[in-house]
Amino acid sequence: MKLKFIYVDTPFWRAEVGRIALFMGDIKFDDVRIKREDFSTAKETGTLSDGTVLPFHQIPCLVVDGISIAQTGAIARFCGKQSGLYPTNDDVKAAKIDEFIDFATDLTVMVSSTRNETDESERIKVRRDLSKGPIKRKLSMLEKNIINNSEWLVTSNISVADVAIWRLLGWLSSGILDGMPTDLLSSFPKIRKLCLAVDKHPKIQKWISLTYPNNYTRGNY
Ligand SMILES: N[C@@H](CCC(=O)N[C@@H](CS)C(=O)NCC(=O)O)C(=O)O
Repeated sequence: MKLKFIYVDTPFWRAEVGRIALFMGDIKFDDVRIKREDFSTAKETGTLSDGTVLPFHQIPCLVVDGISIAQTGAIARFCGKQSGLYPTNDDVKAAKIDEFIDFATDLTVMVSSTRNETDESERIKVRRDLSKGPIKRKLSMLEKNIINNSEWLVTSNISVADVAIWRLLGWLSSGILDGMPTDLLSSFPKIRKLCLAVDKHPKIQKWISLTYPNNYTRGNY
């Protein structure tokens, strides 16, 4: 099977959840990091300059033997099944993993809407308010849903759910988004513990050393 993973050159969770699953499963794939200009055109046309089709004019996109697959969740499940980071014979556990992927999507949509605010002080205000209100509320729910007796969210080994939550919350707490406080996770000990566990996983560390810029702020957990 020939795999080509398409995203821009940034470790956003939507891409990392699939890329890291493949990497952890020692599955060979072509890690294609497209230029912003190529992506800008493809948003309009649905096709990259090399002819690759982006089904919904969005990234990430995974091309499997020439067939383009879109949508973060679909890609995460596919990559997770190939690599052992998503169950293939336990529908309940699979659904519980889906919950966390969809949770990551909900938070992403909430935060991404603030990118349209071009007035800097207004954007900062909106993000501060979000962090103290709706995001804090969501994080409290996540904290409640982390069960104490396991290192990982759903399965006995790391799954795509853990990878998604780690990178999502790394992004949100890293300081990269002006107005979003870097102590966002300070009152959520279980979330911080989970993020630290993912971050120190040897395969994750290997991936970071291979693909992240030096001294990249992965988050504050
Ligand atoms: N529903 C899609 C959303 C993906 C998405 O919004 N990707 C962004 C980049 S992170 C994008 O392609 N934005 C361009 C657009 O939506 O026109 C998914 O789950 O993958």
